[in-house]
Amino acid sequence: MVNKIKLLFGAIVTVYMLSSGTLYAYEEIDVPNGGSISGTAIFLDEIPTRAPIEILKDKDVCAVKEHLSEALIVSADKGIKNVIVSIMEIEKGKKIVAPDSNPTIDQKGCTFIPHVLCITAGTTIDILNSDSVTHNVHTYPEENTAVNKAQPSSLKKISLETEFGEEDPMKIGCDYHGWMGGWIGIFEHPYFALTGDDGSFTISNIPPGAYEVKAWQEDLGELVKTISVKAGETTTENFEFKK
Ligand SMILES: [Cu+2]
Repeated sequence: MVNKIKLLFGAIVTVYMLSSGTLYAYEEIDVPNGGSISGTAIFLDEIPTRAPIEILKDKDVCAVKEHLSEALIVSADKGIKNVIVSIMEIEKGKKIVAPDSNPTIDQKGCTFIPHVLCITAGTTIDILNSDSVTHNVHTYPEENTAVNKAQPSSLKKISLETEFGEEDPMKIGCDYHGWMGGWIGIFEHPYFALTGDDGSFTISNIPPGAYEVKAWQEDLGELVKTISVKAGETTTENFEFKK
């Protein structure tokens, strides 16, 4: 019974922390001899074919190039692109380095480029419109303020402010072109990585210890692993996804 109460209390505190977006605080410290986590997001099933998307609106601009689904992109070696790998709620570690310039998401050919972006909370994203048609920037956050704003071609930039980390990546869409979609991972700490074309990732300069590490993919969901990091060493762990 006592354990049940503890569990319940723990769950309430966790939910409160996640919903308030303020109690979780990351502390920047010197990490003189950190370790790394490296690996690959691997697809265990047959390599899927990327389905073509039918373009029914603004064809003269949007249908110039063929659109293929970006929901699940798997390489010939079965590496999965655009998987967000992050250490969950790490309390302290390396300093957060602000980017030299705001990261961008460009609406070009009626596609969000890049399809997935990861940032630390507080970073401003410049949403661009390189097209000669009107798009609509529509975000679906849990913690941050939602944005729903038309972006005609004359409005080349909308600044998307972020304040809080998000437990799950925030979706961004365009209401004019239903096929347009992207994801933004927003973290309170700098321990995250986005897999490249080959599915590989590295998270470096981590204080030694055991961590819960989450790999998230928009179509396949998430996997969580406990991974031990040793000083000055690289721990290799793959995340194996199935449909
Ligand atoms: Cu659009």
